[in-house]
Amino acid sequence: MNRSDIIVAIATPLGEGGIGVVRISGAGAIGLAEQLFQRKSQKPLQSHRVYFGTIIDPDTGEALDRALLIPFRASHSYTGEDVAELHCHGSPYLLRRVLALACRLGARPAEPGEFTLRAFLNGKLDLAQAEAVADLIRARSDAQLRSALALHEGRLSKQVQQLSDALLGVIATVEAHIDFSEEIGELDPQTLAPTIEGLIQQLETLLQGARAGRILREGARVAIVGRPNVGKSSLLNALLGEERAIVTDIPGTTRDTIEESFQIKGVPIVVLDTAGLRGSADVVEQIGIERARRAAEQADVILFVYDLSAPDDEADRRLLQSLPPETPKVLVGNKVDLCRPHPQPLSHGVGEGSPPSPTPWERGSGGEGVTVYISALTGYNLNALKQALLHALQLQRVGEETPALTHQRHIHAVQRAKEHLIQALESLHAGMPPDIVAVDLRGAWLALGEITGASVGEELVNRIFRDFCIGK
Ligand SMILES: Nc1nc2c(ncn2[C@@H]2O[C@H](COP(=O)(O)OP(=O)(O)OP(=O)(O)O)[C@@H](O)[C@H]2O)c(=O)[nH]1
Ligand SMILES: [Mg+2]
Repeated sequence: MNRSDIIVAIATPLGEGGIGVVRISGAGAIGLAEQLFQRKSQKPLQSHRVYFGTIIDPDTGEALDRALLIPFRASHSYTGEDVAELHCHGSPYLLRRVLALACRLGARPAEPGEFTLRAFLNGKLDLAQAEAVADLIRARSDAQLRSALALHEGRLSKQVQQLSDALLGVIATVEAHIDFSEEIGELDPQTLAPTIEGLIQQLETLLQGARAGRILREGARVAIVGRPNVGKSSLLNALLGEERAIVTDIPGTTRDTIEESFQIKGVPIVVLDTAGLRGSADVVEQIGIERARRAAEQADVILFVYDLSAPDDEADRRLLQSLPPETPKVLVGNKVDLCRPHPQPLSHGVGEGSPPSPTPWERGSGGEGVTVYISALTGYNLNALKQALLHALQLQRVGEETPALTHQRHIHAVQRAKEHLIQALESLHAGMPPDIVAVDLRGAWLALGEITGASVGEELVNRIFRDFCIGK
């Protein structure tokens, strides 16, 4: 596709409206617009001024509309090229006629996102900012609007640029050791490692903010998991404050995963009640168990429920070990109302009281998560559980500020950059030759460059802009 063509598109949605805008961009765009726009004065057009006149078919002299023309001269325009905007009345038929006129005078219809693509190619925006344009147009909530605007203002781009620059400094040092090792000696891990560690830390902070941002936008996914009949559905109902899930004393009551939303102190939570996990011959129950496992894998936090009144330490321990190790967990000892004596405070538990002795597997589970003893039936200690759940989400370090990382594409790039830096650090400590270290440092730099577009292939760029609408 020729990028020096004059392009034209209807920039407003197709449908009747107060006004409709036809946008023309490219060298000669303003001259082209003047051919189909008649105005009283013959003074030359000035950039960023609004002119009133009549749109005419230059071949026949036929008047089509009374309209406004706004010229933007390169490079002070959206695309960085000459741009003319014709603000007509919002008639789809009329706008299509104006579009056809512009094409007859030498413009061609723009592809989706081509105006913004040109802005990117002309250095008016980087890739992340261009993506923010699409976000802004698609935003459906205040939170989305805020993060789109922050991205568009270049908040992420600036951070990425700083990281890339710092990284470039490290790369230069390492490469000097490849080329001039005789003169400057061996690569010293002691001097380089702290810089790389600092960069890894900054990337990690970005990723944490992204996670918190997603949770605040979409809700934290919390899976209630445990053996059959331990009171998972009862807990769901207690958290929601309504009888949502069926509760019976028959093990295997819940077959399908149930998903509901509520809030704890303004944090949106999507809670999933799942089928009790056990070996079952029942086909439907097996599918339910499969879904329960998937819910556990995708969860931000797992509430692992077990029954204090009918303990099966071995089975609970095995089940707990089979859950994703990385996911934070809250161990929920349920049916505390059936335990005597009660309540009795225990140091390692959270909440008002705890039963006499923790189960052996729980005692040994140290890092696996905090334990809360509750009664889903009476509601005892439910607030302590909610508190523990919020704590497990680790949102404390994130303020009200909109996170910089919101796009999946950007998150993946930061993750890859981080992995490369960790690898580079390992190679450095292992005393690998500088060219090996340099490979991963460059990998990290390229990954970061994909965010702003400093290092992207044409194909990725085209893919990103294909998702745009026509006229943007
Ligand atoms: N006493 C007492 N009974 C409870 C408590 N929580 C649940 N139960 C009872 O335990 C039985 C099982 O509860 P459910 O909530 O259906 O258990 P579940 O884990 O969802 O069971 P499945 O769906 O079969 O896996 C029911 O009879 C509940 O009334 C509790 O805190 N105290
Ligand atoms: Mg159930």
